[in-house]
Formats: sequence, structure tokens, C-alpha cells
Amino acid sequence: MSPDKNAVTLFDFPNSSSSYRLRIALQMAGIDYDTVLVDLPTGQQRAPEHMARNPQGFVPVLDIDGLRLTQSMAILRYLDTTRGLGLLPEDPVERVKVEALADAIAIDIHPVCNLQVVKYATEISGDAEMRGKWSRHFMRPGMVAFEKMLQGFEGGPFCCGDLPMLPDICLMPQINNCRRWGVELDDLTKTMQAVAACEGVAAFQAAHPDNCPKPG
Ligand SMILES: N[C@@H](CCC(=O)N[C@@H](CS)C(=O)NCC(=O)O)C(=O)O
Repeated sequence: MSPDKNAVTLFDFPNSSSSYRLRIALQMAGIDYDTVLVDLPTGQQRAPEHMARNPQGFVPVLDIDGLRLTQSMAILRYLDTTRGLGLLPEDPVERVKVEALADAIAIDIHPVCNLQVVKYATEISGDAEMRGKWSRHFMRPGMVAFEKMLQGFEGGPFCCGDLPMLPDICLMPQINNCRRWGVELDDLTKTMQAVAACEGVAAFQAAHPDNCPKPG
């Protein structure tokens, strides 16, 4: 059965970075939505009910416009195209640079620290501290590289100028993860300038894990 054309539902988990990206974009677009929590720590993402929504067993899933969508980066581009969020420049040369910055987080840092990866690393190492060690090992160098990439962008205070764009939407959930796992970031000056700017925007505040529905 197709989702209701008039209803918007986010299958969400507060600390899920990919879901957090969509919460920011939905807030930026001013779209009201219902939340259905999929509890990752207890494995609800692998329950048949959720696997039927997303065969990959991941959140987020977004029901919107009568469609059931997966993959946060594809969904962000869809929302940008259909709701004119200004997340990417029109000019192809500018655009490819902005996309590369966003992908440095979304494609290179985030997936290697995903729950199923760190769970398996913990299991095969037998080290209960592995999740933190693993996360810090990949996040800090990834964020140092992000900072160097940011040096190629003029202006600010956001990643690519005076308005939040796709990299800012990827950055803030990653910052949440870095803070959870004690990754040092204070020396990354351009990154922290963008973080401060995003923290001042209502859409980013409303989407923060502390301000959205939680399990139990
Ligand atoms: N490329 C996917 C990644 C989705 C993803 O990794 N979701 C995580 C939460 S951020 C998840 O559901 N993890 C569950 C697990 O690893 O078991 C996207 O951007 O939507």
C-alpha cells in the first residue's frame, strides 16, 4: 500500500545522524511530520515490520508526497529540488565542491562508525570499550580533513557562506557523534565557526536529539 499523499512520517531515532539530517531539512522546509521511533539499540531496525519499509534495515525512512523514501542524501536532494531549500549551488563547479564537502562526512566518516559496524568490531575484539576507541579513531582524522576542505570555501559563518547548505546539514549530526565519543574539535576553527552558526538557527535547534521524540 502506498503512503497517504497528505501525510508526512519520519521513521526516526534521535541519535541517528542520517535521521537528524532529515529532521533539519524538514524543519528548514517548514514541513510538519509525524515521528515513528525505530529503537536502534534494541534492534527494531531489523524487525520484519521495518525491513518491509527499508530492506537495508536502516533509519531514516520518510513517507512524503505519497512516496516511501530511503537514503538520507537522496532524500535531501529530493527535498531541495521539490521545496527549494537552497542546499546546493546551481553552478555545476560550485555544486560539485559543496557536494564533496558533504560527502566527506556522509560517505566517508559516518558509515564506518555506524551501529552495525561498531557492534561487530566490539564482538570480534571482545573489547567492551571498542565503540569509543573505534569512533575516535575514524572521526578525528575525518574531521581534520573536513576542516582542511573547509579552508577552500570563502566567507562564512556557515560551511559555504552566509546560509546553511548541505554540508551544514551533514556537519551537525556528525558533531553530535563526535561529542558523544569525546572527539576533540576545538582546534578546528572553521568547522567550529560553522557549528556555532548552525546552533543559532531554529531549524537546527528543533532537530537536535535533545529536542525530538525519544523511545520510552
Ligand atoms: N546511507 C544511509 C545510512 C543510514 C544509516 O546508516 N542509518 C543508521 C542510523 S544513522 C542505522 O539505521 N543503523 C542501524 C544499524 O546499523 O543497525 C542513509 O544516509 O540514509
